Amino acid sequence: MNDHLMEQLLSAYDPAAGTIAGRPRVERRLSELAPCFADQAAGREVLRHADPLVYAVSTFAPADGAGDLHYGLAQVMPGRVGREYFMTKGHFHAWREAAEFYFTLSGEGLMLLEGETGGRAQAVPMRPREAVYVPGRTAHRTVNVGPEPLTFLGVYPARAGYDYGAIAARNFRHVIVARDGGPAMIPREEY
Ligand code: PAN
Ligand code: ZN
Repeated sequence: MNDHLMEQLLSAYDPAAGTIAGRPRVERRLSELAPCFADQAAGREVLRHADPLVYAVSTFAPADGAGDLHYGLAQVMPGRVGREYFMTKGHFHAWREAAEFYFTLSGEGLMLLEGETGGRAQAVPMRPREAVYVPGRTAHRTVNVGPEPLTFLGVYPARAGYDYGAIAARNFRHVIVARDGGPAMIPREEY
């Protein structure tokens, strides 16, 4: 094992802050994510007053070999645009076969999964101390449906990469909305 890797075997997570000590953290605000939401007018209305933080991701990428793993610690804030809950951009992995292991630390969420043709979709519950397996060739978007920050780890092959473009071009075909007090998955055109 090389010296660089030997120094990075332990990482310190702060699930309350959504950070990994000493690792880079990226923040995504509504102004950047507005095209993801179904209700564009509601998004513009929020942005007239503020540009809220929707989520942040800290990453840990100790090595880039074919067999290596990277981690992301993400935190999606509570909030909504119209009836749609705050969520991540979502992506396919650039290396389409790459699967991912998600582990929820706190909060209450749904993982929206869609295949490459967008036909079959699924909303998998995310609860503290439960894991969700994201198969390869599946677009994944994380939605905070609760009143607290939703914090989770994602563990993926170092070579998975990100393809945001393929899903941004058509967006997810389904949206997660507040209905009768709880979250529901509906086709986008029914929003
Ligand atoms: C996660 C995601 C994280 C943020 O680490 O990157 O939840 O979502 P977006 O990347 O869609 O903005 C992951 O799935 N990595 O592969
Ligand atoms: Zn991923």
